[in-house]
Amino acid sequence: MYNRTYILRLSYNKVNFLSSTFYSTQAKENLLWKIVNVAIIGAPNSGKSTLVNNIVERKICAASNKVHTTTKLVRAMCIENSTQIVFLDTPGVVTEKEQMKYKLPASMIGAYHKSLNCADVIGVVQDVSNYYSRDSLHHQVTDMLQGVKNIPSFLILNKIDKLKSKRQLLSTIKNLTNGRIAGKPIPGTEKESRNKKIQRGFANFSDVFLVSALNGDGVKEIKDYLIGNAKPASLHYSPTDWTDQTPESLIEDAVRAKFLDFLSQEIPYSLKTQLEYYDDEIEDRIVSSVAVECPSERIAKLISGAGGGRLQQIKSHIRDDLISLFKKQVVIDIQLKVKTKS
Ligand SMILES: Nc1nc2c(ncn2[C@@H]2O[C@H](COP(=O)(O)OP(=O)(O)OP(=O)(O)O)[C@@H](O)[C@H]2O)c(=O)[nH]1
Ligand SMILES: *[C@@H]1O[C@H](CO)[C@@H](O)[C@H](O)[C@H]1NC(C)=O
Ligand SMILES: *[C@@H]1O[C@H](CO)[C@@H](O)[C@H](O)[C@H]1NC(C)=O
Ligand SMILES: *[C@@H]1O[C@H](CO)[C@@H](O)[C@H](O)[C@H]1NC(C)=O
Ligand SMILES: [Mg+2]
Repeated sequence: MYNRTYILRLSYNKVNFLSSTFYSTQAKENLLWKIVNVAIIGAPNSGKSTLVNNIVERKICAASNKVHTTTKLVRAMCIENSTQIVFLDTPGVVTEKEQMKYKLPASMIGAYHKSLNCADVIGVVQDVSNYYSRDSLHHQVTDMLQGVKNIPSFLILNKIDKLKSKRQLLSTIKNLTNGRIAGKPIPGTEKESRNKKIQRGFANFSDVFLVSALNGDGVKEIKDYLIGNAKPASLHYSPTDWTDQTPESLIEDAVRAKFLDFLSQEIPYSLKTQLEYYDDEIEDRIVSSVAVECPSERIAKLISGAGGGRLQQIKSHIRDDLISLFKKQVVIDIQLKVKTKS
């Protein structure tokens, strides 16, 4: 009989083994490494997870075109020269009402305080293609920044690829920074900020970046900025580690994200994904199976599509994402199950 826990634990032992050999080497060579811990925060759907994935060059953080794709703190690491960048991807800010509506885990509320306190620097992602929200920071984001004033933060204006004209960007930057970057007024805003007319933003960002997390424009500049902010320290994660998540959770979240992408309205939020089989001991591939619990037969049929065509399509996208996550071949089976009434 197959035993899931056992197989998962086997792969952890390998990682732990690597880490312990590594730590002893490092102790001898005494702090050759630099580290920077970066918390990425922002409104739902602003592109936080996509940005982290682009920088670490692996689809670690589940991303989708719907809000509240990320529901827990996820670390993603990469090494550049002798610097380890440890990203903390966070759920989009959420109210209690939204948490109920989208059936989100209770742990999402308050996840931030934990995350922000261990950050060396905080990156705030803002979607500047959203006409309605681009000119002010989410009030929960400003509150959080006010709460950790001593930690440097930087602003990332994302999705610039969607803008037809870049003309609006300067006034957006002024709005989001209250006319001040790194303690200095942006030229031409002295009067406006003195009038205190613009108070939609945060006045102590150390830098502003314009990027497209989707196509990678401007992302290198963020990476260089982070490397420049790294401090010598002993590594908490081994240089070969790339996430703090279990394979189980990575696969379940990747599956959930693709259902969010492909299904409409609230339907995908009502699905529960659970890894039922996972094996990475076979040659160079991962073999896995995920059960997706649907609230009703009707929804299961809708997801399957005519002749199961829609499910096949979703499955092939999930497989592509998992390949760019694990960087090896992946065999995945998706089983729809209908929730039994009890
Ligand atoms: N055009 C464009 N789309 C982007 C860009 N960055 C992210 N997106 C898209 O925006 C959507 C949301 O991206 P996510 O990375 O899931 O956003 P998030 O901030 O992590 O969202 P939550 O976890 O739900 O808070 C996805 O469909 C992305 O493909 C970008 O630079 N340009
Ligand atoms: C890493 O080091 C190489 C060689 O010293 C250098 O060319 C490169 O620019 C460095 N990368 C970064 C991101 O600093
Ligand atoms: C502005 O941010 C820096 C860190 O980047 C911090 O040391 C300083 O105290 C902050 N200033 C204010 C007024 O909050
Ligand atoms: C700030 O936002 C408002 C509306 O959201 C916009 O009219 C204005 O041009 C923006 N820029 C400044 C500098 O106020
Ligand atoms: Mg996310």
